[in-house]
Amino acid sequence: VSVATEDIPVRMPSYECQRITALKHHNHRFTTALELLEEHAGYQGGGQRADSRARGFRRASCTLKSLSHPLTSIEQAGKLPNIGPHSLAVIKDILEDGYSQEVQDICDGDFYNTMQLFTGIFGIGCSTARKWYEKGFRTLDDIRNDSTITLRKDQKIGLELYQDLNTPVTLAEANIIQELVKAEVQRLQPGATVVLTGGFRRGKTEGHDVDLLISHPTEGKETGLLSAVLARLRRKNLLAYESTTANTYDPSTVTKKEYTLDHFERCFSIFKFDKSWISSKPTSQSPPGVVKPGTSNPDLPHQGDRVSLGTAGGSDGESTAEKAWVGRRVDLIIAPASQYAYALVGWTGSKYFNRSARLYAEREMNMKLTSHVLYDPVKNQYLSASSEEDVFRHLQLPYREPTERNC
Ligand code: 8DG
Ligand code: MN
Ligand code: MN
Repeated sequence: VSVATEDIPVRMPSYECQRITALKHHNHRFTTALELLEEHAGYQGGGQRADSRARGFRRASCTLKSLSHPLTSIEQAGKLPNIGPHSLAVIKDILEDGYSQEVQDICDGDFYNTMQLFTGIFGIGCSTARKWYEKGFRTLDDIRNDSTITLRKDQKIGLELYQDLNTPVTLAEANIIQELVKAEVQRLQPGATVVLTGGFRRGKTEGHDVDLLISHPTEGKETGLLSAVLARLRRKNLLAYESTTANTYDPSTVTKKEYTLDHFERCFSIFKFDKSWISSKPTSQSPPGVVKPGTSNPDLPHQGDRVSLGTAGGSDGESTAEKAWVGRRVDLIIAPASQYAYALVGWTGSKYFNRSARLYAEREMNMKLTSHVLYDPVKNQYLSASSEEDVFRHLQLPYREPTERNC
């Protein structure tokens, strides 16, 4: 007897962390639309309300990602968890017409496209981007040429390296950067570990940055490591930008604070990734630094002129029209051994996986989960974990591989 998929009763737990969410799934035509609506809602002003509207679309999308077959009926969508009325209407449109007019209109609109352009600048958040949009700015040159705008150092380099930083980082590049950092770290502190986390650990082959979690099995040996590593990288002229934040972790505030951001010592940086380290295309081009006339990329932000390295820490010798390196965003995070398992879960993500695991911990387990600890306020106990499996066990969740946390 063959049973139509829509007749199979779907039993899906409502917390994303209780489910398996893989990168590849059966409902991309819905989730792409829903995540565009999420992005668009996030661009809107209005603080918490806009955020929760955005999250509504994301949660609906996550549900469809966890579904083991393509969604074929609106009736079934209605029985699934976390799909609100607006998401349901969009799903219905796509089922009936093959597309959503609402999504199409957003895609075609000035607001969405300009916000995407401006928030793509490293250091620019939604509120600045919206302010610029409302002033009538529409292009990167509008921003560059306006004398009333003063930019921070990170935002300046964000504009200079716009093209680089908006070209996805490949897994091959991420691995090279991880090896490079690992070599430096282990010279300074043998036995130290450097793990590629973030999207790449979840199986993505491209990302917006490289997230490296640095630790040492002996608690305390990670102290001082970050500044020493950065000094070495700086001396080798591998950094275009760096911004370090000291560790501000205070275990006694675990119950008080809303932990969306964590408190590890970290550096948000931009590496100079030498183009010769990788040969992505068979090259018939000039060697690095040599510019053939008429070959400049028309999409480059500073067409024709050199990238100014004044604030980027480059040497004065670099004055060729095309630099020999590509800017790559790298996050370096230092975790002490006792917090490592929690840091690994946290920095592996996804962001929405973390969010659901924290809500689950709070509401279902009456515990507080962060990237540092799991705290049981009833027993007044910090639960120690030496692996990700321990973290899931403490939460009474079935273990999920990183590739299953792609919500
Ligand atoms: P992508 O770079 O491929 O675009 O995606 P990603 O790797 O999943 O996102 P990310 O923005 O690089 O963040 C990596 C993970 O780190 C993400 O799941 C959230 C987590 N994370 C923490 N603490 C913090 C924090 O303080 N700031 C940020 N930005 N991310 C954090 O656990
Ligand atoms: Mn990342
Ligand atoms: Mn990151």
